[in-house]
Amino acid sequence: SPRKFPHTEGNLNSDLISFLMELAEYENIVGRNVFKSNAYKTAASVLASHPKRIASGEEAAKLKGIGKKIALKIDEFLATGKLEKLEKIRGDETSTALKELARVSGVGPTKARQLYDEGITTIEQLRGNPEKLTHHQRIGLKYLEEFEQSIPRAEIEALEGALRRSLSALPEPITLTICGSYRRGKETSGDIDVLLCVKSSLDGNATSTEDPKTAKEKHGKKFEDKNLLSRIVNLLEQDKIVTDTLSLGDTKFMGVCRLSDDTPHRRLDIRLLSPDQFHCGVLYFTGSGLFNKEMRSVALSAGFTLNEYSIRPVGSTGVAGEPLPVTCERDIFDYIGMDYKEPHERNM
Ligand code: DCP
Ligand code: MG
Ligand code: MN
Repeated sequence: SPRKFPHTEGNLNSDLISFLMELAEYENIVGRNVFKSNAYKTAASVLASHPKRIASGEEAAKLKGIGKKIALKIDEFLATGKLEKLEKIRGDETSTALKELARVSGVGPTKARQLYDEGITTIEQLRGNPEKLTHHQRIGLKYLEEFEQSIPRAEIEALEGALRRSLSALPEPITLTICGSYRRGKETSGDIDVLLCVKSSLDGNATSTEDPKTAKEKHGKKFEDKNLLSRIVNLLEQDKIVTDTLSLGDTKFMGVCRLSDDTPHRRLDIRLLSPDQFHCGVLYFTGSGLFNKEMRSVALSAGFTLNEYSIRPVGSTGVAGEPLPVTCERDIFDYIGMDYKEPHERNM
C-alpha cells in the first residue's frame, strides 16, 4: 500500500514512532533487509499501542518486541532529540534517490537499485525513460500523486455500493467483503481490498469431462470458470469503476479504480475465493500484516499452519494435514487457542 507512515499524530510516543518507521523504510528500501525492517515496524507498533510516554530505552526494552539495540536508539533520541544514523541517511544521496524511486507502485527495493545503477535517480528521469518500466510500474508512475493520497472511509463506503450494483448484473450470486484497513475500522485507507466469494462449480456440478476429484488434486481448489474474474473486471470497466489493470490472474486482480470524475484514482485489489476458503481469506486480507505475522506464529506453536486459504494441522512428522473445517473467523482463533479479536483490535 502506498502510505509508508501510519497516523501517529497525538500519540504520546509519536516522535519515537516516526523515527522507528523512518528506519524501517530505510532498512526495507535501501538496506533490502526485511528482517531488520520488520523489527523496527514491530517496535513502532508496540509503542503506538503503549498507553504511556516512554521515558527511557530501559523502560521500552521491557515491552515485548523491543530489543536492546532499539532501546539504545531510544536513549540517544531522548537525550539529543535526534539520531546520528538517521541524520547520515537523510544526507545520503543514494538513499534519497532509492526512496524517491520506490514511491512508484510496482517499484520495489530491487528495481529501485537496478534503476539507480543505470543512472536514474529522480521521478522526472523515470518519466523520460518509460521503456525501463513494466506495465504495472508505468501505471504506478502515471498515478503517482493520486496513489499517495489516502482514501476517506466515506469514499470506500460509496465505492462498495457501486461495486455491489455493478456485480448484481452477474448471473451467479456473489458476496463482497471489503477487507484491509477499512475492515479494521480505519478512518482512511491506502487502497481498497475487495474479497469476492462465489460457489465453486467444482463442488457438485460436474459438467467437465475430467473427474472432479482428479481436477481438484491437479489444480487445487480452483474455479471451473477460469474467466470469472476477467468477466468481473470487464463488467467493472464497462461501469467506469475500474480504469486500469496492473495484473490479472484466475483469483487475483490488482488494478486501479475511481468512484467518480471528481475523486482521485485509487489502487484496487480483488481476490476471488471459494466458500471453503472464505474465512481464512477474510482473516488474512483484513490484516494487519503484523497481526497476521503474529497470528501465524501462534498457530505454528499450537501445531497448525495458517495461510490465506486454509488452516491445517501439522503432524509430528512436520507434514501438514488436510484443511480443517472453518465456518467463521472465530473458528480459526479457537483452533489455535487464541482469544478472538475484533477487526478493530487487529490494528498492530
Ligand atoms: N497482507 C499481509 N502481508 C503482506 C501484505 C498484505 O498479511 N505482505 C495482508 C494484511 C493486510 C492485507 O493483506 O492488511 C491488505 O494489504 P494492504 O497492503 O492493502 O494493507 P492494509 O489494507 O492493511 O493497509 P492500507 O490502508 O495501507 O492499504
Ligand atoms: Mg489496503
Ligand atoms: Mn491492498
